Amino acid sequence: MRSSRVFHAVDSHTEGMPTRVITGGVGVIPGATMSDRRRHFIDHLDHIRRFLMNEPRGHAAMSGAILQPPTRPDADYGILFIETSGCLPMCGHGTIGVATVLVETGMVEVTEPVTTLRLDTPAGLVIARVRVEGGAAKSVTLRNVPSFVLGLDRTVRVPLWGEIPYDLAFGGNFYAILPLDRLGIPFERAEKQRIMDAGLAVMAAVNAQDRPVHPADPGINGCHHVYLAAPGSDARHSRHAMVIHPGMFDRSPCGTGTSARMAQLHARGELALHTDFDNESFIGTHFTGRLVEQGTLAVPGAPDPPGGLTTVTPTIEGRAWITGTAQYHYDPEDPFPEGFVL
Ligand code: PYC
Repeated sequence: MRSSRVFHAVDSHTEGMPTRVITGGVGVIPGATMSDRRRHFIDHLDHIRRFLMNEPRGHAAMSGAILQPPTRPDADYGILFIETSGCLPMCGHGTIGVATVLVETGMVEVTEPVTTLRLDTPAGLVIARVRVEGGAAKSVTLRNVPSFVLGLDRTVRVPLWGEIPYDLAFGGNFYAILPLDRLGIPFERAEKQRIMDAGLAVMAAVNAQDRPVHPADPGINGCHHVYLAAPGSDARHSRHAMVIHPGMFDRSPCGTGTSARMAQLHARGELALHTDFDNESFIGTHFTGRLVEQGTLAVPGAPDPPGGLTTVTPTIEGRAWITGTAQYHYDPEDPFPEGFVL
């Protein structure tokens, strides 16, 4: 075996969605904040993401997280989220996977019944409370970054589908949210190709006509996720297919998507604070969400806006399991050093 570089990984899945947690081999990414490190990684190190996420080492729906020393004194670890779609500001299922790995591999001091981890992400500080029994992480409840709605009842012209209404919300990533039956497609796995094509068409139209930009961090922009709600979904229980750029479904109920969905339901007056919300994925797995606080989005350099964007802070509870450990070797003669997407 010849290799000029080795990456150490603990693989896991969160309610069906993989998180390949990279515990060694990357080194410390330059940057004063995790947001700066994300920018540096995108500009200079993205080949590492492609190496670890794309085929043949990963697959079309691969997702992962690179562990880093934190950039803030009040955090235990820094996390950089990577997946086939790019480098996310925040990832809920990935955070649940990371917290489970940190506890079950002994990378943090574990206390029972709850171990609290403070995680420095590009979107802000996220707190994970891990319920631990006999050393096993039974579930993780994360307190996500403040989430908000950028627009309700927007419309976008989608080729072949016409004028489509949607809501635009942020839960760590931007989400276009709409009912699947507005696209005339049944909520069935057998229809996955039509659902995927329609979701990607809506995503492309939103980015072309109404590209979202985070008001406090312009480095977070673009819509790479489309939440297609199944018929019968409401503010207590919502089933959905989550279409993700460049063409995969989230297998988990999507933590940042659950957060955006709750912000949307709250803005519509349908979901009160401190009320459980059951979000179900395309494969039938669940996260339980709750909105625990309301606030106003702070925009650096801007005066406190009396009529500024209202935020809601969500918690998301879900489970993850470790599936293996691995070392990924880079052989300089490998014809696919950055993998490929088929
Ligand atoms: O759980 O936040 C999430 C997520 C984002 C993309 C895939 N999963």
